[in-house]
Amino acid sequence: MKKIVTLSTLFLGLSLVMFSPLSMADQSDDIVVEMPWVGAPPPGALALGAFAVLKNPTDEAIVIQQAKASGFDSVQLHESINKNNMHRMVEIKELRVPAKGQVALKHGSYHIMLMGVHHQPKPGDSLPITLVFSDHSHKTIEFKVSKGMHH
Ligand SMILES: [Cu+2]
Repeated sequence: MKKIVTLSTLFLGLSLVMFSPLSMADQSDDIVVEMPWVGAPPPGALALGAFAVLKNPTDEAIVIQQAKASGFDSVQLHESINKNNMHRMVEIKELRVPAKGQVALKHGSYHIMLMGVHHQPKPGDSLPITLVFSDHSHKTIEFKVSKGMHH
């Protein structure tokens, strides 16, 4: 009896794999990242903000669950909020780019926070940041260290 249960569990597992939408592209393939840049830090800065425009041309939301970068103590997804004229940043669990929509990572809004800088990057440096999506796919993007947004 135990064997039958095990087998049916196995078949259930297999059928779930077979009927999951494997033909769909990974979120990492679908997302379009434009103008990725990191604010060049003033001397002694402990944290840097990373910015970009994230576009989703598909019919399904794309959800970023994590950002990773080496050379920092930690990397978080942040949202700046303005409450009672107090600016503060809160960590968010995920960053959702709506279907056929876009989200701008920018000052005063959503951004990637790089905290605990090991080596201060200079303007012109390229800083790879890996985005991890809710389907576990991931994409590494080179963020250009810059003193400001240049269109
Ligand atoms: Cu922040």
